Amino acid sequence: MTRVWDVPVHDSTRVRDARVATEAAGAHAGLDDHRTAVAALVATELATNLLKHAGGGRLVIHLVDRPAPATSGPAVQISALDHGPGIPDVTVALRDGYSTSDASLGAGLGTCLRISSAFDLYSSARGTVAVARVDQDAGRPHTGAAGRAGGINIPLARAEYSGDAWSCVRSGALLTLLLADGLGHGAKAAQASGAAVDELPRVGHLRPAEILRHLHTALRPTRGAAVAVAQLDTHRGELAFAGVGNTGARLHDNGSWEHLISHPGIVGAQFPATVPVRSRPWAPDSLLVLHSDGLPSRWVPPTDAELLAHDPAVVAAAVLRDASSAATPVRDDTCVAVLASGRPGGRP
Ligand SMILES: [Mn+2]
Repeated sequence: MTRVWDVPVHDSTRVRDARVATEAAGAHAGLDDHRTAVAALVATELATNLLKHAGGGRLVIHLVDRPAPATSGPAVQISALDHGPGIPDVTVALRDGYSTSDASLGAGLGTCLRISSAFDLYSSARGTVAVARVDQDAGRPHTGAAGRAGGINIPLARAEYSGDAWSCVRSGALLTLLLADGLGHGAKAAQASGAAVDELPRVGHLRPAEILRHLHTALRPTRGAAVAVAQLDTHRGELAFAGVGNTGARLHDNGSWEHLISHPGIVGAQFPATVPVRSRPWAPDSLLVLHSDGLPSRWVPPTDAELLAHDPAVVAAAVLRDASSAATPVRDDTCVAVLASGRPGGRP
């Protein structure tokens, strides 16, 4: 089940909330006191920046696993989203010790970059998205699924648990990204999507249609979920996609976006007789977005090639930020997961 701390940051009292939430996430992730303090410092800096430079924003904190069969524990992922004016010169802002204000209490973005296990930031005229991951193993960079998969997950109405979940596993040459949307929302929806995530490491060697069939069995005790499975064969350079139920999938290839269609049904409740699998060639600049129906179906995929080259978690957060607005608030849990080619996560 995906526990999420969704902290709106619109005044200075919320900086403390962001720190407290991050400390709680650190405890959930099993980080020691030092690494928890590192995560809390990063969250404090990002929250302070939201206030100082963007007129407020939102901090979303949840845990992300290294791709199975990893042995190390999860990381605390801190995503900062804003609609501010953007950072004029990101390279300068990321320089260690740089601060825009003499009175700054913040550590500076350069410090975030240095002390996080992974850190990446994308800024444009539409605002800034920053994502930091802090895990226990300070010596090894945490780049999600080797920099290839990342996501963001926001429960409806700041609930503790999201009914959506995403995960990524590796099995030999196969890298499999899963997104599950438990029926409805709340704890029972979180149980259903959590069961899909728990089962994934046992079935990552299978093809997408077989994976979905196994998930159907695993999810029978739950209320069921819509599930999308995208599997990249890294040797053959081919993507296979299959989905059952209402989730969205868009593939970016060669400068354009293609909709990959799921099949009607409910994994764990009403499984279709056949599950169509879509196969597409996967190029070095290919990128796949999976999302739950919390994202409006008419969302417009990003066209900025610079964004698409960022950490997949940054791409996911930017997609989520730009798809929802005050005029069209989300009506459900919202999860976005991104699979990208093997670029390193974070900045050099
Ligand atoms: Mn849902």
